[in-house]
Amino acid sequence: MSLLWQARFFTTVNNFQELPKMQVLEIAFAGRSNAGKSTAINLLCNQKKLTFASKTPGRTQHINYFSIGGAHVAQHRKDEIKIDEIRAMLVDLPGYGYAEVSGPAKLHWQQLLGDYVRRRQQLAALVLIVDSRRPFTELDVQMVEWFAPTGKPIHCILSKSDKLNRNDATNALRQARIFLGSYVDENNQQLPFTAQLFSVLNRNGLEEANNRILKLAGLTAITDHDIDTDAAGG
Ligand SMILES: Nc1nc2c(ncn2[C@@H]2O[C@H](COP(=O)(O)OP(=O)(O)O)[C@@H](O)[C@H]2O)c(=O)[nH]1
Ligand SMILES: [Mg+2]
Repeated sequence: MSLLWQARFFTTVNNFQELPKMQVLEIAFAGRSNAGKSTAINLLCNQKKLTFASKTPGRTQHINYFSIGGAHVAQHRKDEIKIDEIRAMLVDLPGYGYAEVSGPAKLHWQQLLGDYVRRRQQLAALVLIVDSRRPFTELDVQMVEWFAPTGKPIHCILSKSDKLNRNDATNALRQARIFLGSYVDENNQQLPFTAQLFSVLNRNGLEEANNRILKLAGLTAITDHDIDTDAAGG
């Protein structure tokens, strides 16, 4: 069992000003629409319908929050004790590159997305979902460029690896690491950018992604079972 399995829908946000005020670390999931973001979040959280809200018409361009810990607490219920129990937030960002969104709506979410990744203090790391067959489109690069100046980690999940043969998958991973490795800070030090292969179909990379996300969120990968064993052993 992973702590991520505790994820519960928390709130939907459509403006920077509406973002939760609480000081809890956030891990945000970004990616082109159809990259496999919702499916990946659902698998990581072991819930079939967690990201259902992200598919509700009118909400697809919103930021959806899922809390880890303090289950079933809604933001607008003033239940401070439960709110205190929230240990981290998973944040489902609007998918980008969706052709049918245009005009003012497109501008609005681009701005919201850009503001969020560049300015959100609580944001600890970005999990970037990229289709392993179509790595780093223009908009993915845009996302990396927005986030790189913050110096915070990006973990790139190359999704749908089951669609590639072993050779092509290895190649996709190598190329992704080369691309991400080309980003450096002002001291010419590589930024903390990592990548892995992932498939919802055959669960390739599930454990790696889980452990990585828990670590980025400041939650350890220790299970209840491990804690019990340690206590007994001590
Ligand atoms: N073969 C395969 N298909 C996947 C995988 N992950 C997602 N998909 C499919 O890709 C499509 C888009 O997935 P979805 O999670 O809705 O993408 P989102 O728009 O990024 O949230 C769906 O039809 C999924 O079933 C995967 O690992 N392997
Ligand atoms: Mg989705």
